Amino acid sequence: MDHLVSQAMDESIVLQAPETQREIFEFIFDDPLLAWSFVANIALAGLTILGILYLGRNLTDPRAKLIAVSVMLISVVSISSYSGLTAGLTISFIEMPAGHPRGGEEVFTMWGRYLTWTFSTPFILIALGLIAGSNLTKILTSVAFTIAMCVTGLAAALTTSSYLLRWWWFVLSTSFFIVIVYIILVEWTADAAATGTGDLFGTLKILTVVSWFGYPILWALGVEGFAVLEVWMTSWGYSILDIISKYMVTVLIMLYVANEPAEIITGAGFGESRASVGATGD
Ligand code: RET
Repeated sequence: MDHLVSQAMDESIVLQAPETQREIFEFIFDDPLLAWSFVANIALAGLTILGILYLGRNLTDPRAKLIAVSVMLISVVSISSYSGLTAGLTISFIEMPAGHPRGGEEVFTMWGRYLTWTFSTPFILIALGLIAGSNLTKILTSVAFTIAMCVTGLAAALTTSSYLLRWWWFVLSTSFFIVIVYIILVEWTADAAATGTGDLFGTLKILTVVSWFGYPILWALGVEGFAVLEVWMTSWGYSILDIISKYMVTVLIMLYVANEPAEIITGAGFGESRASVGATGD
């Protein structure tokens, strides 16, 4: 009896053995459209980093530099994120719970995307908040809520116990998203008008809000939600949204910041951690 039980357990272990990273890597490269959706973004993130270095080469103002560093970190996270996806490191086949359109099946889940958005989206919001001339409270609030949004989005993708709970995470994540949308559309729009950066912020706001809404829509339509879209379609969808929400926004910001306009600079002393530094000549 004991022997039978242990044999059954052995078999189930063998049957449920997760795919190796090598198998996932080969699965990705068997589907050129999927592989390209990753590789193209590695190239774009690399080019964007080089572009920022070039456009930012003459910056002297500490606040302008902070904006440049913030947008650079978006691409630094992105190039790492897409490298992880390409390697198969941050992708798993996850068994969907009963009730899901593909319940019981193992579904290709790019969970690394949700994980790394936790680190990239804060830098998008820091850059936008600084362009709008907003205050620390609003910037930190948006950062905290985007982290909450991404972590709960990750939970939605990784929950295998209950279909209902997957959507519950989705609802939580969406409610955090609404806070961010409010800050951008209401608070920062008013701040930008007062700062004198309303024109640029208006463009950035449209690109950001429209592209960010695309992410939950893709999640819901993709294999993780209602499974209406193929994996490669979802992946290209996210990759295209990333191009708008990260690289286009970055280029617009850098073209503006490169000239150090009066609206965004503060002069030496900004962000000093010692009040006396720079204040005296001795
Ligand atoms: C998820 C699913 C759960 C509900 C919501 C989502 C929103 C995701 C967003 C992601 C934005 C990502 C960006 C990445 C750039 O690096 C997690 C898909 C609301 C808005 C801009």
